[in-house]
Amino acid sequence: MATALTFKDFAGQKAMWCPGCGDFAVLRALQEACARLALPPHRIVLVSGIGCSGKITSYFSSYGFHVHHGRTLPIATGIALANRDLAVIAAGGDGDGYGIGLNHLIHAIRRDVDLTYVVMDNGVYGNTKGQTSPTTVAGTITPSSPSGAVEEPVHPLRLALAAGITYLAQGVSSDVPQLVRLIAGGIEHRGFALINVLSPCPTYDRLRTYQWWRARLVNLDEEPSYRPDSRELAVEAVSSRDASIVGLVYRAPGRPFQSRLPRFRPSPLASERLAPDGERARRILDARYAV
Ligand SMILES: Cc1ncc(C[n+]2csc(CCOP(=O)(O)OP(=O)(O)O)c2C)c(N)n1
Repeated sequence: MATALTFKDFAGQKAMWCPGCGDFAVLRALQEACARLALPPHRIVLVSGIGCSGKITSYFSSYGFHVHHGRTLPIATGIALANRDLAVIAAGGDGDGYGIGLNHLIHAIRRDVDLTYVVMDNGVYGNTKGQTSPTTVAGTITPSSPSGAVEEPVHPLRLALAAGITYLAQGVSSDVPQLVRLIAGGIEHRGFALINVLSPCPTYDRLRTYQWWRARLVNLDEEPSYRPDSRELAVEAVSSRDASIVGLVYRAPGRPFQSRLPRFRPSPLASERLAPDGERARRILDARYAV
């Protein structure tokens, strides 16, 4: 009989993030979620972008693809289309997903591509030494905003809901059990799932520490009157309470892109006999090169 998986089955290289980095909790939660779903490493592809957060593909044991900055979602979409047998998980930072890669996010949401996207939202460009990112709060002093950031931040939850997302959640690195539930729910969801994780950067963000979040966060999962299947309640929650909510914000039946494509092949392309037979190939080549 097969033994149950544990987070240790997904251990990759030793993680080299700064001490106290919130991304450690995301890595652990992802490992626990996959173990809980009994998803073996060979059935998972983790696609990550560039940044501190993007190193997660080296620290997690599965198939992995560390792609160009901001391009996690196009690559993850391609993998999901080519092989329906794989669980596709994309991961990266707020700069990667809400800055350079933001257009891809909107299109992946409107297509409802069947994959899970985990954003490690630390509110700075950690890897390049703490410059402002799309989710930096206005007024914050960083190396690229010495007099305080002048732009209003992107609001990922509002944006995702407006684009038509079918699974939306927010977690925080100080609550791994909740993160495990939210990530596992996203992987199980048939459609596009975004889990935004408030992941403190102790090196470059001295404001939004674990304590700072703890004093502000409201847990929707513990509010008896909150129903994540209600779009009205979700719109109200992300508009009025904004970034201070954690929990499952919204879930609706997915309409996975894969199953709406008329000629989509249900089995992996790799197991299809796609090569034309020799005679047909010769006819094609003869026609192509005939003068
Ligand atoms: C096309 C491109 N532009 C810029 C960079 C430089 N760069 C590397 S990481 C990064 C920002 C990373 O920030 P974020 O995505 O928030 O991840 P974090 O490091 O905070 O986890 C940038 C701008 C790059 N590698 N490629």
